[in-house]
Amino acid sequence: MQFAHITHGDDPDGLVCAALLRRLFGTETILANYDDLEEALGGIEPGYDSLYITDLNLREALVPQIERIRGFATVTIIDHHPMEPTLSAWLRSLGVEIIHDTSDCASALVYDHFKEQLEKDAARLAAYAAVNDMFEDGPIASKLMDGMDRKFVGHEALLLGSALGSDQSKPFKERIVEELSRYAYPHRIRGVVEAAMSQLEKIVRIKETVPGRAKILGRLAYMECGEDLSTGEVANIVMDTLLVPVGLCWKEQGEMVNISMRGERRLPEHLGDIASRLSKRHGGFGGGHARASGAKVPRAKLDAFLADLAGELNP
Ligand SMILES: [Mn+2]
Repeated sequence: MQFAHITHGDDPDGLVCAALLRRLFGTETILANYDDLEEALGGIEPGYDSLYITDLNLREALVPQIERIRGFATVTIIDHHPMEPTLSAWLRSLGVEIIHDTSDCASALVYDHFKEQLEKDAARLAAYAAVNDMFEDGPIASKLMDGMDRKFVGHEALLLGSALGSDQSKPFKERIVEELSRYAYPHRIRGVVEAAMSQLEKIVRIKETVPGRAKILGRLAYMECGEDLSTGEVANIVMDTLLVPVGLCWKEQGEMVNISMRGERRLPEHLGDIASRLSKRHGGFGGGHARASGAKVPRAKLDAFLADLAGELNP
């Protein structure tokens, strides 16, 4: 069997999925995100018998690619992002296997699905992902973590997450997948500790710019960030620094803007639903989790998007 695997390559959840599947099947990993997912799917050619897609939210526009791949390979999706029932029904009608649950991280779902074939150390990997995705309370993750030394596993997890915050280079991420697939402890993976420390320093430097650059509109605060920064990370820092319920950050990407939103722990609104609805209204696309979501809209629609969002958050 020739396995291919496309995973979300930007964060520990996606990389742990990659490590677990490599452990299981020796799978090659294609690290993707929403900008290059279509291209990644387009690269899956006959010769593969089986494709796994993990920690990535498919959209309707990608269904033709899935249909093409189904012509020669089985397709399995393991994900935790909210999914339209019409889309999952469509994919199932193409014979796609969908393992989907929004209450745990994708790695916990992968772990749970294959746990009979995995060693005990795999649970630790799933915990790293749960901590970084803030899904420690998920039914699978919380059960896994009940028996763990939470401080130890949490520290290793956050070293990993912080390191990826500062180094998104392909060789670094590939090294992490390979090492994790052999159950290496993150602090022992070359470069992780140094990258994690530089990430902490980077966060503090961003925090120091927030009061001067962010705008506060009631429960929302927002600012623009430079091309070199992650909008999700900065949205989180805006929320954290100004202690507002929702932090938002955007950056320009050609004719479009990439927007990320982050919400406080007990936020009553669902930011994924809001991102999906408002981005559609303004000619883009978006979605995500209750407290972490993203959207892409035309640059010219940014102000209208922000005004609508501020209106929803400040009734
Ligand atoms: Mn995830």
